[in-house]
Amino acid sequence: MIDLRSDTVTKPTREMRQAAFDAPVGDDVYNEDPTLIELEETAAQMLGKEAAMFVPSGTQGNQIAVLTHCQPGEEIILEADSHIFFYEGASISAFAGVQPRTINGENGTMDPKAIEAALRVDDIHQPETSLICLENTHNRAGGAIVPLENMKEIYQLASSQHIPVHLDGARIFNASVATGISVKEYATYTDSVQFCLSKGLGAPVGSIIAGTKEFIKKARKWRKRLGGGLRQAGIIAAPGLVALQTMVDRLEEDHTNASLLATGLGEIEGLTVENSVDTNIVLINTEKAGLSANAFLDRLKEQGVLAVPFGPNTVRFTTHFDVSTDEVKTAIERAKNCLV
Ligand code: TLP
Repeated sequence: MIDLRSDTVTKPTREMRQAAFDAPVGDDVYNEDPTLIELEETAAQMLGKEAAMFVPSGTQGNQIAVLTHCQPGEEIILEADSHIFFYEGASISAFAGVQPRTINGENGTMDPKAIEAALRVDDIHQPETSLICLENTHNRAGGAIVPLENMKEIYQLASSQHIPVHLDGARIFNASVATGISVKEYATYTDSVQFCLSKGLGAPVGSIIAGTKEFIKKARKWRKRLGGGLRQAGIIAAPGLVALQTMVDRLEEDHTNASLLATGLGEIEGLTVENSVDTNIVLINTEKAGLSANAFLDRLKEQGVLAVPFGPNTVRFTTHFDVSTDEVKTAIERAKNCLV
């Protein structure tokens, strides 16, 4: 099987497994796990934030950020196709008790004017706008890069209204490698950031959230409340450190493979590429082939290729370090067999 369902399917490298084996550990609830502390300090430094905290998943990281920034009854602004709105089981409502206000973006990028128009005013009828969430790269927009300039404009607007900005940067390292803009620079225009160690960076578990010391102190309490107080977590933090030290620059290969995949699939009669393929995600439309996404996926699976449905006629392919260039070429050949 050539598994292009997600970059979450990557298996830890030998070095990660060895690092987990060798990691010095302690009880993190007592703040005594040296490996976890090293990972958090490394991540905070890379992002240029005062502090960082390891969390088991990106979803938990995003939810802790919302819980920390907001109070029940408030409103948060986020892109209509964002992961937090689309894929997190309405947790922002279930846990934080906030109301989402969605903005339709273009390729995942929200127009600051649309955000400005959506800000609430001081009126007894209205909730307070208490957070703006950005996503970079934007998953459902096909790994699209949100321009730094746009983040800056939104951050300046938000700061002028004393509204914090949270970045769901699950794949911010992909944006950084593709543009040459450091993650620190992206993080400048945010109050908090979540990024995933377990996607393209290849670690088996975990995400980081980062912000001010005060933010992380409150966030640590939320993680504990959610049952996420960790014990000898150096075992899972060690592969995360290896990911940050060794797996960032190679994301470029995933981007090159995604371009190759998009070109190859786009040349197949009946398939069209929907996105600009900025990073490691390719969205393919199957409508002209007279196939639903699921019918195409069934045929692909029979041929030994896995991808995921992203709409009635849209299929998402994600490249990652467990799929080589040769396997991408084979996947294209197998896709051709689906349409004969
Ligand atoms: N995305 C997964 C699925 O949940 C869709 C994937 O296969 O792409 N933010 C963004 C932008 C994400 O893409 C994801 C995961 C998350 C947050 C959540 O991370 P996890 O899966 O660690 O909870």
